[in-house]
Amino acid sequence: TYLPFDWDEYLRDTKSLAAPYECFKQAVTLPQNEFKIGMKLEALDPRNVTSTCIATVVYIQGLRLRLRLDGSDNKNDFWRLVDSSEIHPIGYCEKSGGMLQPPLGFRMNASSWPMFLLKTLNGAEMAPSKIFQREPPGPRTNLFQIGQKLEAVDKKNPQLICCATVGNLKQDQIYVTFDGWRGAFDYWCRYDSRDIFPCGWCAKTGHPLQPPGQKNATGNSKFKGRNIPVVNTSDIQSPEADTSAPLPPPITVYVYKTCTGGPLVDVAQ
Ligand code: MLY
Repeated sequence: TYLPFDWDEYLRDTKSLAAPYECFKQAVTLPQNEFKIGMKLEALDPRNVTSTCIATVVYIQGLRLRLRLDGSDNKNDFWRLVDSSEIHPIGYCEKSGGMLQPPLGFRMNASSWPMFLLKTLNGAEMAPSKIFQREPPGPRTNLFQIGQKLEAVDKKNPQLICCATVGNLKQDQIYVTFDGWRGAFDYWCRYDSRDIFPCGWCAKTGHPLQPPGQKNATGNSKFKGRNIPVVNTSDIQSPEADTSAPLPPPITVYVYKTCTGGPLVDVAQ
């Protein structure tokens, strides 16, 4: 459990507005997440979207599934919403005349794919088709405005959904900027991207929300604390210290940012 981020307070403090629900391609009535870890399904290979592969649910967070392609490594996991159009029950591909493909970077020889497929599906728990949800329709045009707040997936750390602001607009695209980060994570995406959510979506769906970062601590906002001080014990002189005794090896102590530390902690470090 975690304390949900207080959007009302943050919007007040930053004198900003949340992008309205109608801007997003997200369900108005929230679906259920009835997927379970270990269930198998069909998913488009994110690195090669013309291929449909077998994927296993390896983690669940709110309405999102962390997926791993069978036969792939654990370094290329990706996340999909339960109402994503890119996931289907097993059998869907074949029914629509397609063939299941090995993932990009298949661990084995390509010739072992048919046997691998047979083995990976044998006795597997397949996600039942009734738990897949239809993708929501979404808006017909880009309704966003510059400055509006939202919740957005950090594409470099896709397990994270973070406080963000619409930084710019260009036809069907919006520029997502992450509050309190210096721009390295910002990106352009379509207005109907499934990676952006209205303020409050994380709290409603039971997904953690990353609060604003502290990388441009200008004002005194409590959301932008000072950097965490680091203490080097070799710099601490206690009154009774035997200065002839050898010093212990230095260690680093991390102090929580709201802790003032007391007289022995040099915050400047
Ligand atoms: N370990 C990473 C995490 C950065 C996350 C940034 N998001 C929240 C915009 C880092 O500190 O670089």
